[in-house]
Amino acid sequence: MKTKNTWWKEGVVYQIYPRSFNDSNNDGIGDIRGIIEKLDYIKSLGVDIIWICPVYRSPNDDNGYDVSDYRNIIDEFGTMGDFDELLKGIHARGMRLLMDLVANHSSDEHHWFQEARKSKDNPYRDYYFWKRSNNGSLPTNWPSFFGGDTWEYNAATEDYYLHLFTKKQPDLNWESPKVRQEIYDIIKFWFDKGIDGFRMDVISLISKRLEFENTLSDDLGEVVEQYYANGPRIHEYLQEMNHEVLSKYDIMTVGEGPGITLENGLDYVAEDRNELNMIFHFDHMFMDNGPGGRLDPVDYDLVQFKKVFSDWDQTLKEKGWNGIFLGNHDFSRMVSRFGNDKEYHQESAKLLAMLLLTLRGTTYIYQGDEIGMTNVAFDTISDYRDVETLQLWKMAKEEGRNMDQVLTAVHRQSRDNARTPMQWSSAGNSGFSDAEPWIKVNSNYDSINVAEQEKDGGSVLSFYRSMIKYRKANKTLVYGDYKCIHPDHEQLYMFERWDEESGFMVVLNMSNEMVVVDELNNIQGRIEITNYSQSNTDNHLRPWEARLHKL
Ligand code: TEU
Ligand code: CA
Repeated sequence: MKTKNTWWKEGVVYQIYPRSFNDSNNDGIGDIRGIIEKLDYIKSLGVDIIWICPVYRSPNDDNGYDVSDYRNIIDEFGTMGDFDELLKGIHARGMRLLMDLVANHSSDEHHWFQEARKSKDNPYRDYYFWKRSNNGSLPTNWPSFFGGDTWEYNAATEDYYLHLFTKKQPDLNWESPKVRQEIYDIIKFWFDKGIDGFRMDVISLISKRLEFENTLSDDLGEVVEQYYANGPRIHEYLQEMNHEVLSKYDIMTVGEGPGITLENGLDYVAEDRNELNMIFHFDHMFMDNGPGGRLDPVDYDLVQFKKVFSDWDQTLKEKGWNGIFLGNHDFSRMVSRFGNDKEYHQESAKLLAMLLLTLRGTTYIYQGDEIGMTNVAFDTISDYRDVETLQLWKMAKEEGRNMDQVLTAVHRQSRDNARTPMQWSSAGNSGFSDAEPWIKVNSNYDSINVAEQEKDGGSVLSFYRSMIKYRKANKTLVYGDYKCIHPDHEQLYMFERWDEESGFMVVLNMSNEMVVVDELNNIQGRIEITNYSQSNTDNHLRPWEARLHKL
């Protein structure tokens, strides 16, 4: 079977974290009008689709991933009028808009939960999960994604509610048909406004294992796979959602999912199953989490990294579709993580752009990566804002860990690395705002910013524009077959893409050393794009050199 060609496969997506993108009214917080001001810039990148992280009403315990009203805009981001104008502006420029659907949990300040917690016979009670204590201890020993436990006591009903994330994010009970209907109505509300799709937050977690068994593992990754993700009714729910709402509109969906693996990935996206269009799996993103999780980082290994992309391509090809990303608002900056943000900042940022834009799958570019924004290292924990970082910090302290080492791990792993304000120019606060931003700007903004790179045809930004344009003009890079050459090479990532029309060879030296690849002498076909200004056709690849050959 061959899968069908569509706009959402060919599209390149630009992801916006609204809080950190652009502040239009100078209160230090990015907002919707700030996005509107930058629509021409976004369009100029050549992207087709914009995904905005949550903009709904929220007490912001987890920066909007705790929704208290799914049909309204949070005041600090603007009004529904601003939203409508944003959508219109995006459509007027021939682009589309994806929103973020946070349906595994709501905020504890949502009126459903406010009601549910009042009494055992409240009509909203079964919108959430309630359990009595287990002989004086918590109902289960389940760990939260952000550290700590997953049960919070509710005095009025003398029992506990489940929260896989923070205690201000109670998990919704999808067993209840009323809950499912509420979510479908919300989806419909936004589709009827004209948005073009949803990224579905932790959608792999919505069906719970009702036995609520204690876990036997200390490894969060294992716990997620065995106890939290891919519950027994997940595919029934997704098919129902597809049938009830998704199938009635020309929209796209991308399901985010911890616990989505090579073994079950197709169950979410095989085209004949009518569930989701594509997924974000985390096999390459959690590779550097040690057994102790986020703040226990280990080095990542290129052979393993390539294998993730090759295995996923092999698994999904001709049956489903993948989302390709190397960074988002939950991880450190891709150039700091997979590249070299010091000696080879420019080269490695461009190399990663080439990788992103030559793999099979829909490409997702995270704001700031198009100028090579890097990780940040604040001197003190009080400059960090992310609830996960702060919770893990508190726990490490309680455990008596060496806090200098923990700060080093925070520098490397904190989600705040990706949440510092967008670097527009070398003006104060990087041109993001006239007021002090909600989180500090990365101090390298005077050298890494949009305004500088606009002036420079050799900048990372210019490279992104060329790569996006090239991908869009060469559909082989979207749909064509993929084969990794030298899968065991520890510095080189080389792969071929081809179909009946044309063929490409992508050659990436992902190391700080010169690498010699004899067969480069034999590649027939010209180099279309490279990241060094002195193009080089011999068999020596300079550090982080990237070449795109047309065969
Ligand atoms: O993230 C889901 C997820 O997998 C998290 O576990 C995330 O990767 C985390 O950083 C792991 O340590 C989504 C959102 O993208 C994230 O911003 C939210 O905090 C989370 O869901 C809860 O809604
Ligand atoms: Ca603002």
